Amino acid sequence: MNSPKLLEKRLAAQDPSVFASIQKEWTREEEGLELIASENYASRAVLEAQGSILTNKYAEGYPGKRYYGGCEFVDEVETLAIQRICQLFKVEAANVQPHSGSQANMAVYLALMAAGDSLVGMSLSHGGHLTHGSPANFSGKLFKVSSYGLNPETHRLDYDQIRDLVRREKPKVLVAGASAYPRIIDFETLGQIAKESGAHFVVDMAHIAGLVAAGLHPTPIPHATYTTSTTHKTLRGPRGGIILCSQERIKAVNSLIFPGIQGGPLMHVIAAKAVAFGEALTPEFVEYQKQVIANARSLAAELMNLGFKLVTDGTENHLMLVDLTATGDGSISGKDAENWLDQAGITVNKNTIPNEKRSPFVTSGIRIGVPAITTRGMREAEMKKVAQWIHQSIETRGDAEKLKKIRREVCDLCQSFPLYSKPE
Ligand code: DSN
Repeated sequence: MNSPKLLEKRLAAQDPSVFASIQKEWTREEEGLELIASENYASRAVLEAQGSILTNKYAEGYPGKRYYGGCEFVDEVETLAIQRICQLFKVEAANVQPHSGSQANMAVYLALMAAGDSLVGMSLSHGGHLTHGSPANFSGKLFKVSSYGLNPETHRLDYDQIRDLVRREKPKVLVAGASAYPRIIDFETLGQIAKESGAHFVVDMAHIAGLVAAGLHPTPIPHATYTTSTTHKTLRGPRGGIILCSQERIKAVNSLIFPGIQGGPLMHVIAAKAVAFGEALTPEFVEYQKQVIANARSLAAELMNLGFKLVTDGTENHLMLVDLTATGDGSISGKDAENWLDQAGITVNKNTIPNEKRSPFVTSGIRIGVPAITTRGMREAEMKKVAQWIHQSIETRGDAEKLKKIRREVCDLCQSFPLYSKPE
């Protein structure tokens, strides 16, 4: 394939080492099946904004109230990003400066809790996120955490169990949202559970934000004190975070993001966020999200036809979890599968499954998501092939020659769905 147009000749000449690595990553993205549920391909316009001269500008503060001169144009960009995201999620106020979802969550927690206060969140090993109270994360170190998991039989969220836990613990904050949960989350019920016990309800909708924006997953906005998200998953923007809330709540998180947690905002990233939010307001984006759901359902059905066991026997969103303990004699780990699929040009991540017996570095499952392959235009017919390749790759039990052959077929398909190499 040709060199990425985005990589100017200057970089190649000045720094061939960095250029070569980016070039190889570009080929990997173009020629492989990207099935990591939290990844996507940002548009050329988003990449262009992110690669712009706005990276040069210091703009500590907020539009109209900066600690530096020369902010009139970055003010325009940040104001646009705020207006667009508020329109997209029908919310009164937004902070678009968090460098990541973690920092968005940190600001929200610090706005609502003091160190030592009690937090209830979904356990990481059941599909939650590090920042929802994992002992390895600031959230687990700073707050007194009680975690909820999945119902041991249904492997779905158990709202009665969560209600009991919240009644017992009386936390300051109940946080909802997941990194590996294939079903709809009932934010209304969770909001009521929090309210009944006098807790604030916080939703981290990072994985499903694009589906929420398109009206294909119930919105948390009316039920949550604060809603956070990343901008690069189903939302398909640059890597970063956002916080959404009412007008009366924005002041507290604004001063926690800056000066509380961060210094200068990344204005080039905020410009790219504005571009992505503009894209998310178009009818094409809604069609894209509908196809994400259709593709996920189709891939899940094909995998189950081929004999794979999926956690909860299917999906209602963009991702699915394969439980490998039900494949063959159960000896294949998530780590094995991730490694073999990688050799076949198919990128997934190993993932814990409910009642996991292996360590998080090995696991008994893999997480599969379709947002990225849907962005490149693949539909139900391609999902059938993807399922077959996943099946064949795992059947090889690591046979390098067989995996190489699958890789060639994967590459052929990917070349019919070009990304950045597609002529404009
Ligand atoms: N690491 C992200 C994911 O893969 O879901 C969550 O932050």
